[in-house]
Amino acid sequence: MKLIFAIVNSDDAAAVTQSLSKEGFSSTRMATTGGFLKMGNTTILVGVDEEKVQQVIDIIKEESQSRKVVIPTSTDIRFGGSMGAIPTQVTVGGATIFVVDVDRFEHV
Ligand code: 2BA
Repeated sequence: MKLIFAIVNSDDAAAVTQSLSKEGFSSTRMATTGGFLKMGNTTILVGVDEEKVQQVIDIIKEESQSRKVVIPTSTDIRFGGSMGAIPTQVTVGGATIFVVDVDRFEHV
């Protein structure tokens, strides 16, 4: 068995979990926060047999959009910059996916 962690935009999370559910996959949504942007995102956990991993990844990819986010980047006066902020564009997602082995699964 494998455990899939998929970090997705919170706006896509409902569509991802609904599509997973329609195809018979159980999932759990967790509210998480990106370490870089410090913005909310959603981490979806899916436990599946190894042969179903690609199907789950395909569903997640299908429902996860990439987005451009503009963030202020502060300049540092010590390195020749002036005080203030330069807007910088960052592309976030579609989804960041990890697949890990599960040693044991109990559903009691
Ligand atoms: P954040 O950490 O908030 O990162 C949001 C986006 O900022 C990233 O999009 C990437 O485009 C950019 N970014 C992140 N770290 C950067 C850095 N050190 N320098 C420049 N740009 C940087 P994604 O790569 O699509 O990641 C979306 C979210 O997925 C991340 O939110 C984080 O929550 C998670 N994530 C991505 N890679 C990860 C990893 N290796 N381990 C754990 N979580 C990860």
